[in-house]
Amino acid sequence: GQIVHLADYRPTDFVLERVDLTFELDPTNTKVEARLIFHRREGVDPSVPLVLDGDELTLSGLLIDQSEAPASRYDATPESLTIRDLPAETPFEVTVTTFINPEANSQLMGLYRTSGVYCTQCEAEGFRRITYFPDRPDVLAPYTITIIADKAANPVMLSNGNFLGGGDYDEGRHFAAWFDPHPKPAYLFALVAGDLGVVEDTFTTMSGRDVKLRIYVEHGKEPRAAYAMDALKRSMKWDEERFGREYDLDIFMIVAVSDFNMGAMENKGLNVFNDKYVLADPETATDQDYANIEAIIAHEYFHNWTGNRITCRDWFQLCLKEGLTVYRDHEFSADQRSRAVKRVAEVRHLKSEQFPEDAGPLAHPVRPTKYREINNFYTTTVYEKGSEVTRMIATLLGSKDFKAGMDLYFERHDGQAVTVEDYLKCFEDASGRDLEQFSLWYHQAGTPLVTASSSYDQKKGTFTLSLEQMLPATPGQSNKEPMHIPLSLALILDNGQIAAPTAVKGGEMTGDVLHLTERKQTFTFSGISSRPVLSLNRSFSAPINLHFDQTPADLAHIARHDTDLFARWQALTDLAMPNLMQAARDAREGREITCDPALTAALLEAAGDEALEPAFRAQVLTLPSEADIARELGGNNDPDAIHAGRHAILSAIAREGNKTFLRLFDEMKIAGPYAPDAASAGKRALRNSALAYLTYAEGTPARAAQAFAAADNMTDLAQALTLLAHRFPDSAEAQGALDTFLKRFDGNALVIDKWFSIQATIPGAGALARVKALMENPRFVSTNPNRVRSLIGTFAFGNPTGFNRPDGEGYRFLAEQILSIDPKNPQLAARILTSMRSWRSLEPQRADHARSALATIERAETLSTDVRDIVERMLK
Ligand code: HT7
Ligand code: ZN
Repeated sequence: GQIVHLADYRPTDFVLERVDLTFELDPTNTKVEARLIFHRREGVDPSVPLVLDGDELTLSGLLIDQSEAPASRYDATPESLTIRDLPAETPFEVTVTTFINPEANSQLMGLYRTSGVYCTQCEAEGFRRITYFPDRPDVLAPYTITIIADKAANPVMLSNGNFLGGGDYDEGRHFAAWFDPHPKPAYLFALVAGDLGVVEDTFTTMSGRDVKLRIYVEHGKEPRAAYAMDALKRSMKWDEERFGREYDLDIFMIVAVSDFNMGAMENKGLNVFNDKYVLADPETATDQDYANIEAIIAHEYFHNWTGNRITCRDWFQLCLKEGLTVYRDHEFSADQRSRAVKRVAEVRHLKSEQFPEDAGPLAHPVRPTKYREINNFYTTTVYEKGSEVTRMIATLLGSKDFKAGMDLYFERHDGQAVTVEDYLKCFEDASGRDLEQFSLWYHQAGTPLVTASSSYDQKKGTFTLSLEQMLPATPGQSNKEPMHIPLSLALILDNGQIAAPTAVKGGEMTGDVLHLTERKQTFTFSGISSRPVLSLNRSFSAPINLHFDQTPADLAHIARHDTDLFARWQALTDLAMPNLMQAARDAREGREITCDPALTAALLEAAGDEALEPAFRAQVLTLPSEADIARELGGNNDPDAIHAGRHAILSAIAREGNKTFLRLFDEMKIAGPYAPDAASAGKRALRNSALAYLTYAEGTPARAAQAFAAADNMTDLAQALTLLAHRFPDSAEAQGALDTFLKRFDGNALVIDKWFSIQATIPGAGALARVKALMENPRFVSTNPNRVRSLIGTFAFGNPTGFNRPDGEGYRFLAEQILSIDPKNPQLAARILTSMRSWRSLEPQRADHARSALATIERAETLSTDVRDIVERMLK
């Protein structure tokens, strides 16, 4: 676990020209022969050795230019292979042979087996678990792959690139050869072999080439891959239309596997997916599942250009591919669905995941400068804040210059491994705008706090806006420079019209975007005929916290009139938040809880507004979560009080809005068969939201039980089950529904995961005992990441009252689980452990329990680098 520093980056001494790999697959003893052709980089001294990376490897053969290397010329350890006295004449060839055990690979990094299928995961540093190799993203080469395996057990044998040919081999084995002409780093290598079913289609690219599309799934699951295939074709088309990007091989393949550490992996021409993000049908997948599949299929496909054709020079540049690709998949979903609803969902996610990371012990810049374990930097900061940074570039430059910058990036850097600086330079060159100050978004961690105050001068017809920005200290960064913050704004007049100022003084404004660049800055808008209501940070143009004291009347005005739908949602949230915070305080002090009638009125007005799409109205009715309220409260938090306060507010709204909810529950009913399109999903969301409020008001499980019985799709069924289990956990109705659900879907692991998650998130102190009991259920498989995440992960991340029991039992349970998962799968253990990242904002008693649970982990004798890195940063 050495710390790696960005400042230490050096290019390699040797250039890799070609890679030839031969795999003789065997479940426990796979032979890997790697022929690597290198030449020495100009100016490098011939005495400099070649050092290759390894991870738990043993060398079983080494040839240099086809002759066996004497032991004096190399040193091999599990972590590296150092070769000396290399031929002075370059290029030269190194042939490395290793034997590996895929069956015993429980980390799911490198070559492993999942349900009898061979599969690889090489990002970030998994390739070095297959063979000794210069395993870094700036080493790019074309690959030829030969796979040899038992024919009966492995009729399908896949790798990157185009299929070269295959045929029978010896002893019931066969072989297949693949060639990927596009130079790539090892992290994009993939191999899959096994007995799989396939769904096939074709896509004709914009230049008229036919590309074969194949999705491989377990036999019998082929029909459940239809939606993924449809999403893939839409992604390919969209990337051509929106970004001018065409696919570049004869075939594009996706393989769905059931044991996978993350969502999916963008290996060149051969994406490997967690089957959760491929398989869907109306009976087993929710609307959210469909939306996730669409987004992740798109994300991995988009990596073909942003990540694969243009890759990262080193892992510090991870946001270069991840932030940009998230931005691209967000834009895709916005175009396929409703832009405003998508933006609301993105911002909700950003605030609930990234903001706490940025405000806690794990905060780091979008482009970090050091890491101890790269696997721990696949974070929401790199991904989601990284995406927001690209979104801000688009906002600052405007769509024409942004497009010119992207085009320049694709043209200038195709085939290269580049840096964030290279990326920014393309936008500077294309637009003529200096992005020096803007680049601080990559380097300074923490969420900026912008404080706003305003005044209106009737006589002069001027509106004055004073802004102040403050960036909180984060680990390793105490002094921060002011950032370039793009703030979209509107001045909304009494009549609901948006004012068009005759002049703006005090700084730059382009279109409706104000450029805040100084620590304190005052802007004056002239030609404003009456006192306007300011709508600020519309569309969430900058990922900031905003403090702006606005009256409920002003917020209601924005909620009614802004032309930016996101801002209307934001205003309603800003109206709700103080109520929820006060309710939490009142609950804690045992005071009576009241809900401002202005809030209820505004929410019900929007919920009942037929001019608004149902999906948006459903978002309005989804109040900030308990975690959102905790974040706003800031510290000394009592999750039980937050839960009780929120519950009281929801109940008040439910009582007040009874008529509206009854009407919506009726009107939003969809006749006819299920379709996963966004409009239908929106109606279901609004109807289910109404159902939740009705259940709150009625206080009995009857209506939810009816909905459960009547549901003809998984969205409605899971929603009804959640209501029953969460609101009436001890009722016969809830128990009956849980049993029915289990019986109906037994054998479908992805649906049983929902059954685990719903029970893991039942509020209250009883949750822990339930989770422990469920872990004894034979359907819970402790080595499968989806099972572990759906039960243990969901409990820790998604059950504030259950996990944060005042007696600390939740934390001690988590510590035990981390220590038991870690030896098998450190990546999974480290990720689940991050659920405790906000422990310092708990009230002292809980915080003490949390600290000692973390200390127990820290004291453990053997810890992976992954878990050690997280636990030490959390305790620092
Ligand atoms: N680029 C991938 C990130 C990744 C990953 C995926 C699966 C298993 C382990 C992994 N480590 C890193 C996924 C993506 O962002 O598209
Ligand atoms: Zn990605």
